[in-house]
Amino acid sequence: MAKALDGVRILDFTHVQSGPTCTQLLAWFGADVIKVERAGAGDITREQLRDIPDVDSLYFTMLNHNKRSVTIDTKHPEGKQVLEALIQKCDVLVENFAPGALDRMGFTWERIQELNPRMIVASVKGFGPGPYEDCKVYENVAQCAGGAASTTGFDDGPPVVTGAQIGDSGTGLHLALGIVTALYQRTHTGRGQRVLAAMQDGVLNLCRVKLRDQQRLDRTGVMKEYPQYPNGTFGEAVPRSGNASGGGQPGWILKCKGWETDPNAYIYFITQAPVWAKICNVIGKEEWATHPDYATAPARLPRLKEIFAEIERWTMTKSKFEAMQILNKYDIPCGPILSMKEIAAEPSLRKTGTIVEVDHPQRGKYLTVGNPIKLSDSPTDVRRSPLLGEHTDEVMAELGYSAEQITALRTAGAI
Ligand code: CAO
Repeated sequence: MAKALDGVRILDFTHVQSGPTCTQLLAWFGADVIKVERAGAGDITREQLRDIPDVDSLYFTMLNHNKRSVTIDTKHPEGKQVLEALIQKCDVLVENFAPGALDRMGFTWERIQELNPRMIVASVKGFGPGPYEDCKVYENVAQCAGGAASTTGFDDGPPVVTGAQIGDSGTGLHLALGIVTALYQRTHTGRGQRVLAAMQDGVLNLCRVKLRDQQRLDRTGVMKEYPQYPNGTFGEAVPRSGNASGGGQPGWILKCKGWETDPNAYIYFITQAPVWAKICNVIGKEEWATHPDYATAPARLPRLKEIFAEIERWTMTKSKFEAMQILNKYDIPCGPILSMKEIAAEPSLRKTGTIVEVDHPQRGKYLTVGNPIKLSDSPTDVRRSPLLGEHTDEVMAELGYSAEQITALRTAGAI
């Protein structure tokens, strides 16, 4: 079946996580993604966090599906020529090197434009222009600089980073959107352009509601849905709000049956206003449905701690799945705290292709997260990541190099 990005060729100069998540998505949508790696070593993640000696790590395999790998020494004069040929043949160059690395290699925007004016050059950097633009950045640095860490955690503890890779994978998503948008604009203008997704900007975009709250705090000095109200105190900046919901419907994480031994026996419970009477019925506090201290959402705000404690007395009598079943019957919004073990075994996620089992010639079968974005006319089939340089000869031949030329370039150390 045809794919949405059939015919689009990507020169994938990415490494580690942020860039590879972007190009993996483009590959799943049908683009031909040619990953250029350093001869002999390759993407550093191939050897990071290995669980099997001398075999590409899960870190690498789970970020580089459906790509081809070629090894080129792009600092070698003849290697540079191969890269130039690739630039002429591809539609998009994606990179996430440290600031200035591409320029130092001799591939400035101007040079790339000379070679291929239709080329879209897409970059992940830690920061946009400004005081930190030259800094190297990893995931948690971006979470801290983008406002996520200062607003995550509990009031009485230090800033906390989240397990969701919002700096790396989040920025990869932003970059992918920028790339397909630039490809669309090119259909009208015929011109390439530069696409920049800075990790700080991507994290901040995902923390938009916290900048909303900063301005509410500046104006009123208090935010009534935060756990600091009414007993705690607010400072000048948006505080960490524990497990409070970021929206207008108060929520909290509550213990379920088995919490004493199971670290994930919890449920997220939202006291959504339209179903308040049903919540009161379920937990056996019918009188709260009409009592003036509890009947309305504003009346409940100063009493959230007491209210959630009462609801928890009920959730502690049920497993998280039993509680889900009962609450869903009444349309009460809630969600079980699922462990990675539970998610990995979830049949519905296997069925939709969100979790996929992949076979790899060196490591055997492993699980990965498939394409989370489903297109009805462009289904994703997840194929294993390439071995280092697996497609060098194939891609070189497509660029017009003869077998003799390929051998000579290999002998010279250019590929
Ligand atoms: N042939 C020859 N040289 C190559 C090459 C190839 N095929 N591929 C890369 N190189 C060279 C680069 O040109 C660069 O050389 P110079 O330092 O001489 O310019 C060098 O390899 C290293 O690149 P780097 O500086 O990007 O790599 P690093 O490991 O030192 O830094 C990282 C890694 C992630 C901190 C940095 O790339 C970065 O800040 N990237 C932007 C932000 C980003 O994406 N961060 C998220 C990473 S995921 O957690």
